[in-house]
Amino acid sequence: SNTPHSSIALLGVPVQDGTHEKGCLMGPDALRTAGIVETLRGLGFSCTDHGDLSPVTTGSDSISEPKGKAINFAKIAGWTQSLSDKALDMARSSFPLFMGGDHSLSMGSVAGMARYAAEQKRDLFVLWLDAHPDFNLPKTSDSGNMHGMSVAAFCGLSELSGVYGGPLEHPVNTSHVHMMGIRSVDRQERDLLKQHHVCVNDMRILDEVGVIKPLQQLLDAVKQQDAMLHVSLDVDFLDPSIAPAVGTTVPGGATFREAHLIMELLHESGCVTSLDLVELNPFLDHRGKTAELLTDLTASLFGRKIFDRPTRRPHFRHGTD
Ligand code: Z70
Ligand code: MN
Ligand code: MN
Ligand code: MN
Repeated sequence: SNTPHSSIALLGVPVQDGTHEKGCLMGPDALRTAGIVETLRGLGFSCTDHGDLSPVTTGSDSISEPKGKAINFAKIAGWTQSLSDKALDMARSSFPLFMGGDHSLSMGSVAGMARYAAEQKRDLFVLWLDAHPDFNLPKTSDSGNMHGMSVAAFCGLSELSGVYGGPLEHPVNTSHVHMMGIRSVDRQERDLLKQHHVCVNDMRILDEVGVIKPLQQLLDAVKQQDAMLHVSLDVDFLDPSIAPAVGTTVPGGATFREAHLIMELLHESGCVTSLDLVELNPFLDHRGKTAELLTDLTASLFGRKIFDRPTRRPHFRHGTD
């Protein structure tokens, strides 16, 4: 197998305080219901489900709230600090797979993986598959939703260091963050991305050159530096027609075939060392199809080939929805 680990550790992170839309807390159980554990075992991996994470309660006096808008800041800090520790622990023995939960969970999962990478004296790259860059700060965010600030947080921007209880010891280098599928960017967020040299492959680029070339650039850089690679997959990276179960659908997303191709190329690279599946809102799904798609994409990331894919039950044939 091309995966560095033969054992996968799954963790549910039922956080939804990072978004205004309720329902993401059901994400981990929808993925379990879609058979994610059995699917990975079927591919020959040993798989441990660590259940759902609980946030630590951070005393509000120990949290320095930033100026601007950041809804549920103290709660997100509790999830983030709990998850960063758990991610580091899981990474020492397995490939960690984080099941969200809204995208604020990446503040903890990526920070934990960055700590692990530092232990290994390796660098960490992040592949951010999303309609949004999630690079807002409390002072630039219109919504105040913290799932729109994750990348800025784990890159160590000081306005968000309060979620870690202080300055981040192992921030991710902004030029090591590669984004794909971007098609909804806030005005001031755009300026921040430029200022910090984040590598943004927007939808225009995918339309023109496809997914292979930008992905290969990232994988070449990862291999050249013998770095680690965290993949963060937001459901809204995908087109809403194939993945309706997300609060923030944006038209013109990645197709079924593009998404599977990316996962297959990632598998072949052998570079991926951790994964987030986030923003799945089962309350908005149609007969489990988004949860099943995420499960199938995960299977492709772990080496399942097209000819090995199971035939899924047809969801729309009988006109029941
Ligand atoms: C917007 C904001 C966002 C995910 C929506 C949207 C952010 N830029 N992120 N859905 N995953 O509110 O900051
Ligand atoms: Mn939102
Ligand atoms: Mn996101
Ligand atoms: Mn998004």
